[in-house]
Amino acid sequence: MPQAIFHFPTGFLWGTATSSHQVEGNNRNNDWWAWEEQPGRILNGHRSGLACDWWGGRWREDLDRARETGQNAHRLSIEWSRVQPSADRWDEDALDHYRTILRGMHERGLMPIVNFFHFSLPLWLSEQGGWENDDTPALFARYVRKSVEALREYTSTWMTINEPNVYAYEGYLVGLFPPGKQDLQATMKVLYNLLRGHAMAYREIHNVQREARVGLALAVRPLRPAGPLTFLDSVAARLGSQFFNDAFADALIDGKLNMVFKTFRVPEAAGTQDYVGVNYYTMDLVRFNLLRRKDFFTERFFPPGAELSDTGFIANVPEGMFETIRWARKFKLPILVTENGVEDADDHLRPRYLIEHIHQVWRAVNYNWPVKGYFHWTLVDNFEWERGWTQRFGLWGLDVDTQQRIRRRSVDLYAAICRQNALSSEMVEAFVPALLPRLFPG
Ligand code: IFM
Repeated sequence: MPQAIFHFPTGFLWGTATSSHQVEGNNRNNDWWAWEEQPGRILNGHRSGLACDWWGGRWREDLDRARETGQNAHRLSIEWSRVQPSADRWDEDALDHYRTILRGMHERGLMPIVNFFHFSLPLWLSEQGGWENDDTPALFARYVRKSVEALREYTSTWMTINEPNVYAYEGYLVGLFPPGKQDLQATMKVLYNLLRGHAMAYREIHNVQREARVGLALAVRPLRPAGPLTFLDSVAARLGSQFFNDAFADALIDGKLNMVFKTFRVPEAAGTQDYVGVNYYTMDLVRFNLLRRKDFFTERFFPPGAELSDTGFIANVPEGMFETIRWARKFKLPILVTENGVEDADDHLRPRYLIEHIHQVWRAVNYNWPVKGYFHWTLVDNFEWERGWTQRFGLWGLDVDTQQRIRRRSVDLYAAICRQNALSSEMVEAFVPALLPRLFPG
């Protein structure tokens, strides 16, 4: 009998999240495949290759794993370049393949959430300017409509776009994603078109399926002033947050995309969310620094003393999860944590990270904030974009050469949480006893 239990509400969704290019393999007809072929683009020259071989059928065994370990939902994306391999052709077989996967989810008791755009563009579309092209939002809405018509039998929960802010900044400001630009104007243009695309897709989905629940996954990275009483640090944190976290999100409320340097009016975007999806991994402190002109006079760093992930990509700052959920309340909509996780090949940090972050979700639930589910990133190690296979986010590990799955200890911890719909002192004692006195004092 556990000493104490933190319960979650009945019907809470527990799952994992994946994306097409990162798990399917052989996605040769998109801009990421082409990008991976260019020398120097991906760390260590890694390639997505077979990825987790989901297109080859291994989705079955991985979703068996999800079911067997107590999950009741799964978030995946469909690959635009498969559904519409060229501008004038739909691939009905690809849609059939997705139907089979979605049916497979139902057979396993996993509620599907289907996302339409997760960083990868069909080659034909990237060749005509991708999201910089003003025609792309309408093309996106067509592709979404076609897919919803084909898949509507299997879900009514959809997601238009994953992390529009990350996509625009990495591809157009920092240059680490295709097309590798470093151009502020292009970044703003892309965000503007993503917003238009989202709004058009939102309406198309509802036209096809009235009962649909449509949202997107917003990457939220809380920024705190390094010196809370330092005026310039506070301004820098505020502006940084406006640019990264709030601009796109607030436009979903009021139709104004306020990018600090410029405001775009997109009135049709107002009110185009039925739930809000937030992806939280970590947070930063921000310091004003006159020498950092290229970085808009700011310097960002992790809170000193925070535990870091294998490659230093993520600092374990669980309070940021609570802050993120608090931030999401402004939409006055149901909230889903659509991604959260840590890269940790030998699983020394993940159990602690999982417990501490899920504890923060529980705290939010206990303020009666409307959090409806949690999706861990991710089920099995997958291809981590410009970081290739150097980062291992899976509950299960993957041997990329043999496609063997390796069960990490966190599988059992997450399974216990999902099965009991709760976090208990017994679980904490079994997996990270050092956390007991803090989480379960007395
Ligand atoms: O792998 C990515 C995912 O595609 C988007 N959110 C962050 C994850 C971890 O880097």
